[in-house]
Amino acid sequence: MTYQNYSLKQLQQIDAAHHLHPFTDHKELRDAGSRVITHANGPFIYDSEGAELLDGMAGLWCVNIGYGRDELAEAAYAQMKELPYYNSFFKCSTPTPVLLSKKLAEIAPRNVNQVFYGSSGSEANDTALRLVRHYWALEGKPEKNRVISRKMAYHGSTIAGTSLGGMDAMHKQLNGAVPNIVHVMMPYAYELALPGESDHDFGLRAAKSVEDAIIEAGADKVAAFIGEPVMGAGGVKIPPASYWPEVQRICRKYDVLLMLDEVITGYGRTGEWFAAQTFGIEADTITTAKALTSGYQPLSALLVGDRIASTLVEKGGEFNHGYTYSGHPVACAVALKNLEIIEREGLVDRVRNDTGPYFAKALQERIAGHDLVGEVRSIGLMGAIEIVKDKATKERFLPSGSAAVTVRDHAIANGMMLRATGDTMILSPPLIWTRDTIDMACERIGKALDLARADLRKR
Ligand code: PXG
Repeated sequence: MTYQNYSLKQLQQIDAAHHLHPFTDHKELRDAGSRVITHANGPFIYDSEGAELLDGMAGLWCVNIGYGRDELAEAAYAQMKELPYYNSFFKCSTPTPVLLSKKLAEIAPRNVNQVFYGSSGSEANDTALRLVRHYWALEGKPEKNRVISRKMAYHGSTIAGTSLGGMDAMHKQLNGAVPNIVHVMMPYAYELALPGESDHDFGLRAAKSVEDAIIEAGADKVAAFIGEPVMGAGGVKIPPASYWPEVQRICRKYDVLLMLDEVITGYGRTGEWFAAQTFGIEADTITTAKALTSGYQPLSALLVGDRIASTLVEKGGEFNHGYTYSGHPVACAVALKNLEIIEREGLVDRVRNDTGPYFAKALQERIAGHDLVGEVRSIGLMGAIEIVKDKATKERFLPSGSAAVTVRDHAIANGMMLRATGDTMILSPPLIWTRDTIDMACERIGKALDLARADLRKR
């Protein structure tokens, strides 16, 4: 590639002239110019001006084994030379998706043994929605087609993903969502728990909203409930321990399928291969993508539970759904190598036993006390920092979301890539972070908070 022949200014001008970005105000982008990331290594990313940033977001919740892994490049190269592409339609297969499916069945919860591939989490959720509705139709209940989701959920950006998701701003631009999807409250105790309500009771109350929605529609009309085990893009909202077992109990009681969206939580993020295992629940579909390849190739895997799979096989006939790149041989080769590395380096155990608990303690001891911080929370290597004007009343700075952006900008200027969503700072670093990396992150975040406080108090 010859981008080195271009100055930053030129790249920014061409970017503005020709490249429409995801979730971006293009006028703002033109005025500010994009930050151009040119290379990366281990836990660090580098921009075109040579600035080194500790990547607190693992790219976008995906680069779990960190950057600069030659083994993944070599796996892709070898596969491209041998067989860059062949489809898996028309009773054909290629070896790498076959072997990857076997591996995924091994690491997935016990009731999950089949995999359907796509290239993104959004595609996988589209597949999941089709599959659960198709399942009920095959079972002779086509009217059991409603899906219950949650406000602030993020399930991708296709029409199905947006419809399943609960982001108001996205729905506003949709002008016609997929019908029969309803959204109930999210399990976000920091803002939604009643005064004096324990976490446990709040978790049960949030789960009860699922039951209420089932009763309102009638159980014979409800196909499934979908949720991210920990809401990611919505602000790392970690439900109380009481929530998921109760949601599972409710789903079973009314014979409603349980769909977990583990696009962010899958592949070690919470200290188990899947958050279903962390929360001790079983699901009928588990959507995964992102860290399946650590982001080195676009690939999603919808993990399908035995209940749906056996109906599909026994009663289904042809399932009229699939993508050109379903089971892409190169992406699957990279995924296999990625999972091998995660296993070889013991990254999942390390998150569960060492870095996860250390990360939680570091956030509590070094960040939570700051007077801009209303709450810190984390699970595995996934964390959130709530930015507030007043710790006691939880009052936020106005305009909404602006304070977190101020913190983020100072963090970036101090070598720390963080994401701000609403008034929440988010961390979802590569699983290769060590205690030292966590220390470095806390120091940089602490500094950013101090600088932001000075700015915000001036306003
Ligand atoms: N489900 C979940 C839970 C996700 O987090 C998707 C589905 C869609 O995946 P694809 O591969 O189609 O993007 C996601 C994606 C953010 C952000 O701002 C989060 C995602 C994507 C883009 C931005 O935090 N998550």
